[in-house]
Amino acid sequence: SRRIKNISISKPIIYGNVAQKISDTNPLPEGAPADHTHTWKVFVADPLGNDLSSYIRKVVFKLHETYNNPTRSIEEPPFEVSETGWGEFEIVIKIYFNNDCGEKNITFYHHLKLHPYGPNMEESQKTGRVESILFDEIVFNEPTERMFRLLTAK
Ligand code: SLL
Repeated sequence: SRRIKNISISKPIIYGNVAQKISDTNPLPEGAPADHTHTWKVFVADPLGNDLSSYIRKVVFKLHETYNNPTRSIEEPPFEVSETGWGEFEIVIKIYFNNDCGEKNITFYHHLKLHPYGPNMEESQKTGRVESILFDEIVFNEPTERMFRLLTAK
């Protein structure tokens, strides 16, 4: 499909993780190794809750190789992976756009955060909840006509 000159469209996106320490109110899920200290979820989402699948085909999360099947391919929303663990590591997040739209995939790197430090540390130590979420914008320069339709679909 042809490209539309002199147009660029940007889409807001958030990605990151939330984690919760194992406790009486957040017990270790059945089957999880006994040395795991946290439940966590890594995700890619629209900050306003809109459906990303209008232009995103799949999101691949590459976990640490200590995990079974570390490459998790999520082909429909919600684009997220829930797991348990004990350690922090870098998660590679690859976003694939819809087929035939002329866009290459893009990669984000997210440091999985489990342990409280920084501005919300005290609150976080009380609740056992930690989050690390980033806002970004994906810019599509001179999108194809097809991609333009997907990006502007309501
Ligand atoms: C490191 N930061 O670089 C550490 C790695 C690995 C985390 C942390 C559990 C995996 C499992 C888990 O939390 N791995 O037991 O399945 O060496």
